[in-house]
Amino acid sequence: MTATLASPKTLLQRHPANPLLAPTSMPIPCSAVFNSGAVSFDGKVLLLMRVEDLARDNHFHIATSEDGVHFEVSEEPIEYPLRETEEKFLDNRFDMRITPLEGTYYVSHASWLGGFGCCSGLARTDDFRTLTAVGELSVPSNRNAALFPEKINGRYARLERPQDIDGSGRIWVSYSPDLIYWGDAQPILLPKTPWSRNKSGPGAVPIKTDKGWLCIYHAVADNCATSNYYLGVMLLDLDQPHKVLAAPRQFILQPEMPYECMGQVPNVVFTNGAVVMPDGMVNVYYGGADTCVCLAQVPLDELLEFCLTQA
Ligand code: M1P
Repeated sequence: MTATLASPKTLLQRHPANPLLAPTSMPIPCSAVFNSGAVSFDGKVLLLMRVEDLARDNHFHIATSEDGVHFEVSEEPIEYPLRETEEKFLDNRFDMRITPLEGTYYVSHASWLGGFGCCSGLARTDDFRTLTAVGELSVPSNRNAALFPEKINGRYARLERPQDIDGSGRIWVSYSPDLIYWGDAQPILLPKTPWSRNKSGPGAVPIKTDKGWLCIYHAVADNCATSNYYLGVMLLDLDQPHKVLAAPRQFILQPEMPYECMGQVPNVVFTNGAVVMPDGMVNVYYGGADTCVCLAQVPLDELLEFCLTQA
């Protein structure tokens, strides 16, 4: 048998069509396309993708697909007027996460403000042509906000990553009566592992199951050459999501393919969108090396089983 560099078995299985989208397969000139929010919309999988143009400015483009693998890309970016603070200070928006909630779609994202750092923003849309801001940004430093798809005990809830005392960060949950004012925050305590030693953050929007909220997250381990990004999974209590019901020590995806290890940021697998397909497959859309859009899959029942048995 020929030895390969790939790990023998990770839970998430890469799709053979990877990378699904890359700068060379885009209908518009760009230097990178990655880190897509993902949702089921109008019977299709819809991605809201970060596209970096040839000046490395960010734009957000929609791509849609019947099968979740072959995507048609909109050549026009989605419109999203700037808030007052963004008009003055915005460097970049990034990492959009889409949450279907109360008959509409909310999009949470990071906004990097020059001189201040990273803040979380929220917008809404019904048609994915225009995003409308919901309130102002959070105070810095906060990012990776992922809104839960329903209220929990009468309040909106989100996962987020405020900055830790050492400049890194861990996952917290906070609540809001109105999607504007957030508080009552609590940390989510995950096991310490070598692959998550430097930081961790929310990934895809939480998936509701009868056993708890299934959350795919990312974590980072620095080494002497790079910061390596991994994906892990955890199960949170349905009523009190700061309570971790299960969190396997094993990662579920690590950077090992060329399209994950070579690009503008090497050794990165980063997700901000997953879709449960009609056949029960979880399609995890992830950015490879901050350069391309990739897909890895696992049946929902296997992901849940893994979570419950490997923790
Ligand atoms: O370059 C890797 C990732 O770095 C940041 O992620 P995080 O804040 O969680 O460390 C983000 O810029 C993300 O978009 C990027 O993929």
